[in-house]
Amino acid sequence: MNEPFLKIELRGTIAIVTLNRSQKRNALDEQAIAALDDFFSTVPTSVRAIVLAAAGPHFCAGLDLKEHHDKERSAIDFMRVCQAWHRAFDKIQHGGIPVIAAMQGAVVGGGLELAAAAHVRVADSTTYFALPEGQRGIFTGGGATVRVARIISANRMVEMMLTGRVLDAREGHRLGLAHYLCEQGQDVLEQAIELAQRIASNAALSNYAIVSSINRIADMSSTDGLFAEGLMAAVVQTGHDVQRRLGDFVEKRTEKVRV
Ligand code: 1HE
Repeated sequence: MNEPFLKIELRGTIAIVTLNRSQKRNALDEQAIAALDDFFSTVPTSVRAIVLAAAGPHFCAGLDLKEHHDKERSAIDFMRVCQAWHRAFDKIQHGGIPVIAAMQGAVVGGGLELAAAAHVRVADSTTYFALPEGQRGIFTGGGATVRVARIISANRMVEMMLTGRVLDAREGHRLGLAHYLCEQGQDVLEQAIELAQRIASNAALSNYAIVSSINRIADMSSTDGLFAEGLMAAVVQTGHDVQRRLGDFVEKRTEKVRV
């Protein structure tokens, strides 16, 4: 029997979810997308942050090109595949739990679409980014036109796809594809776990609001956005630990915000 595509480890309030098909560079076939959808639909309630990592030297080589080649999918078949990717990646982005991607090596095609659904992205120095769909005769179908274009701009994404440009870790970091770039010798997974722990110590309702409302509000008119923000703020401040957290500041029991 094949090993499951996702390896899941619970460490206190953190879940570490590892893409586990390194022999195929974590290429995403239909089963892999179903496994991601399944995990992100049923995250245990104790989990406050999720680290999305990948086994082997590469984060993810994108769409499983062999499966796509062998299946000779019709337009409708592939539309359905893309919709399955959209559903799964939407659950990552809008599931209400912060997701931190730990990236190394190739983050390409659908691999970049997957990483772009995470809220915080950490890269090591081997990481590189590309959208080689044009070279394969296909197009992005896992959300890049929405998520990657918003990170690097539609203008840059067009150029990147037309020329097949590969962005190294430093350039990807400069453009926002990675929020953090590990120093040489620093472990990307350890850094992602550290960030996950820091994030998990925020109020859970605040984190819920951050990851589920900001991207949605960006799609709204200003009037609707301000209304949604007010509603969200009103709900968040009813959290059970809000008084304690505010009291900690008022009574000078907590650290100040300093650089
Ligand atoms: C794969 C895939 C894959 C590797 N589908 N099997 N994505 C791409 O165009 C990227 C294609 N992959 C590569 O450019 C390279 O494989 C890598 C740079 C990622 C890694 O290179 P390397 O030298 O470490 O490994 P390798 O020898 O190329 O690959 C190891 C095995 O993984 C090999 O299989 P094997 O049976 O010969 O051992 C490869 O065939 C296999 N493999 N990548 C299937 N992608 C919803 S639309 C999304 C559209 C896209 O994602 S387009 C981008 C597709």
